[in-house]
Amino acid sequence: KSSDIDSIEKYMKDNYVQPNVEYSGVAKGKNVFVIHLESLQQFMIDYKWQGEEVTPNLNKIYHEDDTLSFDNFFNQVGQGKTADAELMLENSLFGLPEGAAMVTDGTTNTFQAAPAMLDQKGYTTASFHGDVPSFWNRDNAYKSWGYDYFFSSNYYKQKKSYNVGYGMKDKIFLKDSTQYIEQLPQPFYAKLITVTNHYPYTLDKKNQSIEKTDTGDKTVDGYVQTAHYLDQSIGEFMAWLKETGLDKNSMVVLYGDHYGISNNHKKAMAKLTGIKNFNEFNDAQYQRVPFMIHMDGLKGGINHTYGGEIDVLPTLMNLLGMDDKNTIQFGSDLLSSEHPQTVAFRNGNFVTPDVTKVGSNYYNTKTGKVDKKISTAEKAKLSNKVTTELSLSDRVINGDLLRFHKLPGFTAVNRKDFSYKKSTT
Ligand code: GP9
Ligand code: MN
Repeated sequence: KSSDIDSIEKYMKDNYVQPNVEYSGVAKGKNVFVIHLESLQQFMIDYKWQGEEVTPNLNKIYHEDDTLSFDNFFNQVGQGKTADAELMLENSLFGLPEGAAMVTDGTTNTFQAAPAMLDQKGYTTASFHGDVPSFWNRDNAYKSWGYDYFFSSNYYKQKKSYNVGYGMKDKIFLKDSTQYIEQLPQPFYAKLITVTNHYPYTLDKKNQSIEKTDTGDKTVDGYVQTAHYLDQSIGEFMAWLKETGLDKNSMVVLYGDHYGISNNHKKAMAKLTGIKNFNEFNDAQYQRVPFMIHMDGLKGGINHTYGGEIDVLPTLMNLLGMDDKNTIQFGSDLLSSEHPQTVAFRNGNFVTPDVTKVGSNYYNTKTGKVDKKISTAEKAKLSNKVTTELSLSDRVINGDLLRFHKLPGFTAVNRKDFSYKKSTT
């Protein structure tokens, strides 16, 4: 019922974080590219294999003066993996404890998502992905989120050799996307979802340009190879942006959606990272994924704030000069000095600059040792904050509560306004 939203609205008010005014509106009116780096973990940044950088193009962006880079940014996905990342990034709502909200609720729920909000500010919005439109129920969820366009596999020329592992090869996908990007009325918001760096990390011979690693773990050793290929595809795309001049009036956001190497491969991770007894604490630390915001003239640098995918939307809204005061969003501006640095994982574990909780163990984040000094009260306080946020977010989704929330200046999305069928003219 409509009063169910009241306690959520109150929680938002009580926990509102004032964004960093220094960055308010610095990207106002710019085109926005959100580039989804499939399964890319932060430790690949600046990583070298056999003396060679695995991700030289991303490293370059990472270290540029006009890139805001984050080195304590975590993925927070659950079973929904990519779908949870998409949900968090564009709604600042957590994925559900089980399943993927894009699938279970994407067709029917009311959302107040980034594409719809931007659309109502005069943006054209489009998502690009080389897979079938129904995967993760994107073709329905994107309507609920207000995407004007969804360019999925049938918009791309298909050839058998264009596919590898999980779908369309990133270089071909990004290159073929440019013909559509060129036609988007500006300003636009374009999300590009790569996929080649997806388990099981297979790549055709002619695209292999770095050796596999030698941990002996077959599911791990191809990872640097596909990561290297993904990186090259980003390099090519950035070069295209420069050629067209689009780099001058666009903000480019890059993020890794979730881990590539799961906690079933601790021995291999020990070899790749040089950490002897790679354990559950290390595994939590290696949930860091890249997050970078690149724009001409942006005051950048490597920011050490702890945060995660839930915080992306409030951060971007501030940069774009959009007021987030009355939104139902569980994250907050990463650039704000008041940003709370407790990063929740979907299972209730969490990381802060001081404490890392895994199961019933509380570790010192700096030393990796079980923290014996932390009081029971402190443990309960941190843990409660995390579970409260997760469960409130679940209530919003399970109860479809955004249909009761009035967001000033925002008109509810009508799914019927959208169709992603390719016209045959
Ligand atoms: C498929 C792709 C992969 O379309 O986005 O999703 P994932 O398996 O990473 O959740
Ligand atoms: Mn994914």
